[in-house]
Amino acid sequence: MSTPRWDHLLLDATLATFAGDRPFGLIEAGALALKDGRIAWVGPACDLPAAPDTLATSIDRLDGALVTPGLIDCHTHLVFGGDRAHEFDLRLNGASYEDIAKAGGGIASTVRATRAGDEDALLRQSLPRAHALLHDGVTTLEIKSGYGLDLATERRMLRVARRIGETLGITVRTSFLGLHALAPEYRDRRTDYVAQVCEAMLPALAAEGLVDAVDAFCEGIGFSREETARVFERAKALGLPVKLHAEQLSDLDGAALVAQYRGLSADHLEHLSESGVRAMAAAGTVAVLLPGAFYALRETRLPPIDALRAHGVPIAIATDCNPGTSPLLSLRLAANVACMLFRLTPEEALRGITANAARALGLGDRGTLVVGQRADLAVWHALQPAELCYWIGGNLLRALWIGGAPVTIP
Ligand code: DI6
Ligand code: FE
Repeated sequence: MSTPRWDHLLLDATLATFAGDRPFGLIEAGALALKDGRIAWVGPACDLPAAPDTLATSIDRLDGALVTPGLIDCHTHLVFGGDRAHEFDLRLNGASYEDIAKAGGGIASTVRATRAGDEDALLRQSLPRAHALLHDGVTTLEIKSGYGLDLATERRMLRVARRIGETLGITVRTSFLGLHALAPEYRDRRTDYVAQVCEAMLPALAAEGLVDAVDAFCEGIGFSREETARVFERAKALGLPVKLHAEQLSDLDGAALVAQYRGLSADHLEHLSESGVRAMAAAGTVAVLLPGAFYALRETRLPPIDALRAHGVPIAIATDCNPGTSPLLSLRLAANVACMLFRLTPEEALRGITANAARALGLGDRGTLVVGQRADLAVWHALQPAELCYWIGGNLLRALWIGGAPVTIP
């Protein structure tokens, strides 16, 4: 008997490959082979080169179950201390966001709680959130700093992000978000804070290998275009890619700025202008839409979806998981909300949490089911792709493979 050439073969699968021209890149009655942690073969089972039993060491017959790439959440702030559920309660009892901020709540309270905990405490609090996303099929996750606003705490957040990746066996990409809010110690010294972020914090954390990309909150209540450009210049000098929270609450032309730096993504974008869309299209910058924040803030102004489509800007969807404006722990639910509130098609929403999310992280080795890609796969209690964003919540995950190995989901 000849030696099987593949480690594992999935048979009788409905494959949403997100490659090729067909909707969802769909292959029915499909087969997918894994070898050495990569996808070794993919196509209709009838095209397999020999009888399946002779081809692989082990075989799974899936009875038509849907298989997608492992999902990719390309924008989260899921490492933080404490929570803000009490503020949610206060708001629903009539307090305004401003009242809460004046009373020391809001982002400042998360900064205090994040500074208060050591690394283990922060990991203990944050890990369940990453675990919830994993349970929903997420195998690659971006995590930002930005609730420390001092070197020691920003470092701690990024180290916890790395430890989440190691603990769960998933890929974690880190973004340094020093320009998220003004650190309280710098209340009347904005310029000094921006200098501290650019000249001290970013170079130190980058030298420690803790930074995969650099982000900023470019907004009236955040940082100006000029301040953002300073941190982007520093990132460029360090050879790090940039991305931006842009046009969430107002139009500061941040998307055009990040496009000018050939940034990976511009995120939020409810107030994005036509010229911003054009700049993103020209630079290949991905539009990351965050329906969780739109929903939780009860926003009414939609991102310019038609213009993004018309100019061929790739659209990704993420949870924006954070304690203030998007306490969202399901990427599939984010895709559902994107369909319902942004009117994305299921195919757009699902490309947004796979192929285009990979692109938003600059990762060329995942997000599609194509030979040579990492074997990060999700198998679903579903028979067709649209189900993933049709069901509102629930647990549809049937099996998960990371780097070619099956993951036990407790
Ligand atoms: N945009 C937001 O909406 C959040 N951060 C950001 O950059 C707010 C984060 C928080 O309130 O904790
Ligand atoms: Fe965010």
